Amino acid sequence: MDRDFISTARTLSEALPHIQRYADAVVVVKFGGNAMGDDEAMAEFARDIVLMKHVGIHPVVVHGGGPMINELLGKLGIESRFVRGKRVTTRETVEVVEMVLSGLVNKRIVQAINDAGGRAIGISGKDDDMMVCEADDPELGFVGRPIEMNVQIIRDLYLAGLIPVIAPVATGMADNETFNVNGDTAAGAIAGALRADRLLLLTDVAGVKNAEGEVLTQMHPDQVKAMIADGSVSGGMIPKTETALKALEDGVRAVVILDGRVPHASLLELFTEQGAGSLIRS
Ligand code: X2W
Repeated sequence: MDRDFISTARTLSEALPHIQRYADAVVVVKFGGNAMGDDEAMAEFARDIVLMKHVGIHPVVVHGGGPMINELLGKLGIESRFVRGKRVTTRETVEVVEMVLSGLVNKRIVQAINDAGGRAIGISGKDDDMMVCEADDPELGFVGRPIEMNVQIIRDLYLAGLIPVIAPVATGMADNETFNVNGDTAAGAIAGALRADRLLLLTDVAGVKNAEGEVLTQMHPDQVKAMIADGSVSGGMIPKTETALKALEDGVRAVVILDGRVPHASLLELFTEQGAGSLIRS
């Protein structure tokens, strides 16, 4: 017998305790624009999500798409500006954000999951008033901070065998108001409201690093808070770690920050002893 096949069978067998542990678990996967890559990487991500569904997990995908928004804004001659990692969003910008996130990016992911044999359904925070926001900061314009979550629609979808794919666009308290929500913020709020077992933040870095540049594989929230306070967590990692802390406070069991460009990053995290990235939990 070919040794490769024996090792594949062994890998599957070793995954059994992990598969049993995650039966009926809700796993929210944030798929950032920087982690998306080419069609092949997208297809690989989609296969991982479909595999999760088939072994009894309820995966819920929340996506970003910052680079794709920048690209279309650029074509329209609109400059992209960010303050503390969030896009300054005018009335004109928010229309482009919604077109790109709810249109192009959402449907690309839905299609990839369906092509992999899953049953994906694309929604945004607007559908069934799932995520209602208020303005986060006057300086940012139409950037939303979730204030009300109605996640029953997500449960209804996953219990019906579907895989929800969610664009971080939300409705406001006033009629006709649209908010652009940071993808990590939206994923954290959704995972918190669902009391998810895991929130996986797929990004383009290996995880949270210490001063020596080594990835910290297990962290307590207090350690993360200390690292934010002393500046060893910086830049784009700040909103991610803050999202993680908030999600844990809201009742998510554990948050993992991992490199979505690594093939099968989520499977590595969920189904192997080794895991991937930085796991944060109390
Ligand atoms: C983000 C939404 C998309 C996003 C934006 O406009 O770029 C805000 O900044 P990534 O790919 O996950 O960065 N919203 C308020 O978060 O995309």
